[in-house]
Amino acid sequence: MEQNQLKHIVSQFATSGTICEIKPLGAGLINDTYKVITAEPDEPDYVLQRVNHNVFPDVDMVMRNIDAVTTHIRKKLEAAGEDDIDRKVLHFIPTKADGKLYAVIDGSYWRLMVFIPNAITKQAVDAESSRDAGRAFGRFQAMLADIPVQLGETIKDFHNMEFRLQQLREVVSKDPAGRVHEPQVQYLLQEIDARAEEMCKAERMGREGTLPKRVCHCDTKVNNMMFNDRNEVLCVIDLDTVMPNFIFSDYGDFLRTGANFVAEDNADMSAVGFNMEIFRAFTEGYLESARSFLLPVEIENLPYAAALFPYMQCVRFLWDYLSGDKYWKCQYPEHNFVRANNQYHLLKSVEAHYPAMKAFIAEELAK
Ligand code: GN1
Ligand code: MG
Repeated sequence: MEQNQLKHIVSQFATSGTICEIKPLGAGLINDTYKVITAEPDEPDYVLQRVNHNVFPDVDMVMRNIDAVTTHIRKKLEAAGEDDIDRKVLHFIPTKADGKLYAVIDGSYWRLMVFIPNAITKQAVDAESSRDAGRAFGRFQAMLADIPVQLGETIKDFHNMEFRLQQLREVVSKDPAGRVHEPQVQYLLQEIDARAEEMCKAERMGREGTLPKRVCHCDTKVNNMMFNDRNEVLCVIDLDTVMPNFIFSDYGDFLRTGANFVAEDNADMSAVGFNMEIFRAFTEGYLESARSFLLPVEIENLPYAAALFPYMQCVRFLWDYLSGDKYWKCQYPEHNFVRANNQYHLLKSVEAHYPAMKAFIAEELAK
């Protein structure tokens, strides 16, 4: 996009300093991101983002959620007497016209936040950064445990297992891509069916009132955290999917991405597996900051959460394969099937580690 257009967009927001340059930042696949540089050394730089309106249909709700969450965390940090608060929680800039945290320009939704200086993100996880990640996501949930507003569901039924299975069953009955009768598809469908009831137990417990929804991040990958130059976590970022959910979302989705030995689309199924070293480090960090508010039923079901997310992602990838590859970008025709199969193999590895996971959690609780 042209500098002048971008400058015009930034001028809608109540910034300080003189904007001198705007350049692309990062490699996000969902939103478009730019760094906005100001001329004066003592004025902040900014991050400008166009929010993907197809993935997030209600941008107003997304920004109301983010406003509530960042305001609440900021208050907690102030009350705790923390320093350097502007690097520990995101700070969005309101528009000049109506004070909202986003501006609609030519049908696109834009927002602006303060750039956090001297901070980095990481792509890969070792045990050390997994322990930090566990602590940081646990602390994030803990700080939000008493948020006074009801947050909206920015993607409806995003992590609802019953809904994801229903989507799969619908596409199986219509078979729009003519792929349902492939033998390997039939095999995965049977394996999915065999576990369906067990995997929907969170939804049942939710209905029975024994399992609460809490404010969760819902996209807990390690690259959604900022670290300082001493390798300490500063804050959690990418807050678009923050919404009420079972805590299994944040715990399970981190392990799904962080504890698989290989990437989610690695086609060598013999290399897929669940890394117990990452599991132990992440669980230790998570329990350290979250056990003060977690209910026994939540802790007991952490191994279930570790299985639920590979299972759910297997269902979602298979659904997209059978739909004709409409949601995830594919580099070759079988790509979504390979992803689904990879997640199925990860699930089997998680299942094989159930006893060891339970034993580890019991030991941690006894400490
Ligand atoms: C999508 O775009 P990304 O990589 O952050 C998806 C996640 C899936 C993930 C699988 C909004 O996340 O739920 O786990 O792909 N996000 C959305 O690669 O659907
Ligand atoms: Mg993301």
